[in-house]
Amino acid sequence: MKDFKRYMVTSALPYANGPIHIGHLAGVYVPADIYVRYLRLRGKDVVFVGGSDEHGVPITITARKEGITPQEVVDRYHALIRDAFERFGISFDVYSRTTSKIHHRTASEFFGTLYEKGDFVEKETEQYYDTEAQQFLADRYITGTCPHCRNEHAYGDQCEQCGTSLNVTDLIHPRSTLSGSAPVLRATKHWYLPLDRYETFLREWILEGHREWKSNVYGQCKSWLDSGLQPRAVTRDLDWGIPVPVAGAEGKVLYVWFDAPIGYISNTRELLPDTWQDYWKSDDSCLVHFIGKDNIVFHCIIFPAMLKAEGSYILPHNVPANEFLNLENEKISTSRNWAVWLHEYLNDFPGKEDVLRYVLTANAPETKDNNFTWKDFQDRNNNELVAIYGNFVHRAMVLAHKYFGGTVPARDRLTDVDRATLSAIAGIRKNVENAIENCRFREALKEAMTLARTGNKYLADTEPWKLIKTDETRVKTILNIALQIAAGTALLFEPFLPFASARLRNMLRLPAATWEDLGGSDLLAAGHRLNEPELLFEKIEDEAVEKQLRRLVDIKIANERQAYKAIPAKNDVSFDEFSAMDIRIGTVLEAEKVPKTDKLMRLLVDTGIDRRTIVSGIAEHFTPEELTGKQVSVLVNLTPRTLKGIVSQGMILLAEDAGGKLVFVAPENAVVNGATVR
Ligand code: B3M
Ligand code: ZN
Repeated sequence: MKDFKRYMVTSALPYANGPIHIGHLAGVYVPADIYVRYLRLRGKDVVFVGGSDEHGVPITITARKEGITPQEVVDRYHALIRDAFERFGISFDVYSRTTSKIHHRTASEFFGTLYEKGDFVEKETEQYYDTEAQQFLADRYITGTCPHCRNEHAYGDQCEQCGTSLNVTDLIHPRSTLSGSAPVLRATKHWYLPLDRYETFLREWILEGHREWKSNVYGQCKSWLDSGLQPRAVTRDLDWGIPVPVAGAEGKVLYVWFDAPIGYISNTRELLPDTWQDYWKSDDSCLVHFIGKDNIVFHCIIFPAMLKAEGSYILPHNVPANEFLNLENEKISTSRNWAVWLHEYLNDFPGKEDVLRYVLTANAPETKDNNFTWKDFQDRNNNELVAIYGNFVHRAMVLAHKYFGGTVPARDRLTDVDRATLSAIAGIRKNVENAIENCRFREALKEAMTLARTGNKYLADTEPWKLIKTDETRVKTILNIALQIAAGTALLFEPFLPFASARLRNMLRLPAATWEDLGGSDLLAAGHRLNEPELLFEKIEDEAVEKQLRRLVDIKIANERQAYKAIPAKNDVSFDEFSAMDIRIGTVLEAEKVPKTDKLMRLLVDTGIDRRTIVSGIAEHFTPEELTGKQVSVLVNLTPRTLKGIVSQGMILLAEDAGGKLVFVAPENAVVNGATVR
């Protein structure tokens, strides 16, 4: 690792528009925290900056929905997020917010500098305006019919039904969500950052200069650059945000993605009013941005272009963006509540912050999307943290107390195994360093675990509890070595499991040792007194995991209900119209798949009136065997239709849940075929 004088480490500023979940932690904050804890352990000068991103349209939408102000929204979530980070030991030097005074000033000045230098392009465009509410409308404030799937509730930027991203002018029959009226197009002026002017510089700086960046990051940058950069508007017509500091820009604010990254600078400035520039403007400082993959373009292209335009700042040295974490094989989704929320985890698993940190690091989505499952969470806790690391430390501690009154015994002659065990520390230390410095945190953790494994195996192989009756001197040597290894793990795991390491340091009475002491001379002198043993980790029982899985099932059911509520109700029918339908109970006599189709099943049904053929689209859901003999409800007076050359006389009634599962609507008890349904 090239040695820098200072390190400026940032982690994405989460939107203060909802609580945060394990995906955030795994993708951004745990890796960033491992990195800075490691740097600090190595005695580096490092500042770790975080904060809440408190501007942007979604926050104003939440506020409207709840009938509160945007400020109240961000106050609530800023506090929730900040506390969750703190409890998980994310060791920010400063965690501030983009509604702070100093940020407004910093971002405003930044814009002003670029404006003065003539770095922006002014453009007038037509944008939707709500004449009743008397304001311009952000895309999210406009709904209308999707031109692709005819969904009548598509948003101006995206149709949630078919997933297509839209231009607001694509919407058919656009409506303002503020007043319900049809918006009109009206001219408005905005300031654009001409990214095209920075293309040559960016190509060279990234594509030539940073080939070492993670391949997912490098690849995304390359594809953006290859498709050509366009000027980007950095102002918006909105009343929530930082006012554009230019005459004639009343009612306009800075675009949230313009001000948010400047938040890193503002927050450093808040922490270090006198020396912040050393971290941001000096070539011997190393700037690293930890982010998720959806933020790559902003941190690798747009923000660097802004910094370059301003002229006095350094550019990021690395942007180790991660991919996404899934939950139980499905995409984490805030709107569908498909997530493990940090504040809920903290309630359900008090004192187990390190366990989550461990599991999220072991499964970190470093090179591809990865999956969190509660079963894996339990297994890794029980089989790795408890059975290997915890077990090893506990054995060493308990035996030292049992045989040697809680002091570190002195070593005698060493065997080859003893020497190999002791020297493992230095080798593993090197591997951990190398992995962390290259942002390969999963690998680093695995390596650290190797030391715990080594210690555990050493005790299992040497069996001091058997030797104690015959060879106390040998047992002294064994326990001395085991305790050195335990002390080594306290240091090695510190970036990953800070709470467990603090407890272990306390147990070993090892307050001062630093990373540099690892693998050199002994960490614990003979005769050193130890504190009482305590368990580092506890088993997680099946019930705890089952409870979480039940919660997820409940969420699925709630989401399905929600999906049904969203199906528009049909128009009323008269009693006569209803009575016109002749629905009978019948029994399936025969069933066979219609050849050369996937979905169609040909059924022979006894309707009580007759035996008739019905073709039904259920072949992917049932086998012919499952169907034969079943009582079903049949709409018998549906006009016959020909499907694949077969005349279908009627329709079988089925219920379909949101997951697409089909269930027959059948009588509760058997009734005679031909019975009417009314
Ligand atoms: N708030 C987006 C996000 O949370 C955005 C990050 C800003 S980092 C300067 O994914
Ligand atoms: Zn659509």
